[in-house]
Amino acid sequence: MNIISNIENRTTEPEHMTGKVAVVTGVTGQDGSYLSQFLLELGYSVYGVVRRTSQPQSGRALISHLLDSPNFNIVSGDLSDQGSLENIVRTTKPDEFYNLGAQSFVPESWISPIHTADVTGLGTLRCLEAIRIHAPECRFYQAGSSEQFGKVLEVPQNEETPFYPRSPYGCAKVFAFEITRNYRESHSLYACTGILFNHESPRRGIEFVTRKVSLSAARIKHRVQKTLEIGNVEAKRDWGFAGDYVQMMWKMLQNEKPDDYVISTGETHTVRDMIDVAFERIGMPLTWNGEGVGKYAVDEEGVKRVVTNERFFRPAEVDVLIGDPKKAIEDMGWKPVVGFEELIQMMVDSDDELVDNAIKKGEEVPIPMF
Ligand code: NAP
Ligand code: F7E
Repeated sequence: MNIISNIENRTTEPEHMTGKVAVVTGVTGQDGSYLSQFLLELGYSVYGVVRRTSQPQSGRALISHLLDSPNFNIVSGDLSDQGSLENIVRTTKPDEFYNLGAQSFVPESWISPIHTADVTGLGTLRCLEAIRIHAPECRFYQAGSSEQFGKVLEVPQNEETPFYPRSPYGCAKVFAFEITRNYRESHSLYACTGILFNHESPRRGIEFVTRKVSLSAARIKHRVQKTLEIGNVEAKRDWGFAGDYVQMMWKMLQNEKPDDYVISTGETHTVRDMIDVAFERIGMPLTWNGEGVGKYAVDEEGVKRVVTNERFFRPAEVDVLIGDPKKAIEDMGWKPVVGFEELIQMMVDSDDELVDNAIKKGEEVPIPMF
């Protein structure tokens, strides 16, 4: 691994010998970590864009396993800063650019809508401008989202379904989608968007519902938590495995022509179904009672293990998402490997180990708070 904090002062040319060069924004997140690992295995040189934080170590755990690779490089940059992105593209001259960086937590987008629009929306335009000016042959992937469909106008959702975003995050992603298409059509850039439905893994941030549930189930099993507080358990999502989904990001950039694709499993489940799978996995089957914000679930001894709390409901909900991945299946042979139950069980097992290790070492056990 090379840390290139001032790429202006680098004396050697970018490493092209081993294969292609890729820039990945959002490298410290769930998808960035899986994608970079995948690209390194393919022989790419990867430049992961990392922004400056006051605690440089925190949040970097997901790329610690990549740091030994000589083809993995960290470059400083921020999606809110045009100059930093231009500098990276001008000096690395990438073959491919994956824009995975974003303010990606939907509830936060009502709290910080301007920041979300800036990073998640305008950030995409800044990447496109950097590529248009400094490396127009570079292929560009934009991390689109099923949140673009929001209050869905069609079931299931495909590439032709009109957008109806329900949050500032969804609105920012619609802008990012449209500007990516516009740069493809106006400037002939190879630029495309993957409209990815929810994808999860043990590397998922602990504020997202699947990880909040898997971590809480593990904490309850180890008796460091009694009850899980949750929001709308009737919301439905099309959940897949992040490790499968990142491969489709790469495939989209290997096509003859740039195009946009829905990537999803084609199955949908409620948050309640997902909680049931997680608690079954820790040997604590649940029974549900009540309605709306009064809904709760008890274990076999009648102890309340899940309660709903209004705090976790959203100002505008996306009630049901289910994607139609037909185009990706036909054009790119898309086939998700990990199914819904296996995914949730994998996450619970991973958190079980995490909590167990933390307790044994006397370390702090992570607490899901959002
Ligand atoms: P994530 O775990 O939340 O990671 C987000 C990444 O963006 C982190 O590396 C974060 O860096 C980085 N970032 C945030 N603000 C930035 C800024 N101003 N400049 C540069 N980088 C910044 O997200 P994910 O789940 O991997 O998702 C990857 C992408 O796919 C995101 O664009 C997300 O919106 C989109 N998406 C995700 C899903 C899903 O289900 N996971 C579905 C559809 C679309 P720090 O570590 O410094 O915070
Ligand atoms: O919520 C409900 C919540 O936060 C899923 C991001 O990666 O996927 C993600 O966005 C559902 C919602 O993901 C809680 O109301 C109930 O209906 O895990 P989430 P998200 O909002 O779908 C899309 C595709 C992205 O693009 C985003 O970047 O679960 N829910 N109770 C809850 N959600 C949370 N977080 N916490 C709860 O307590």
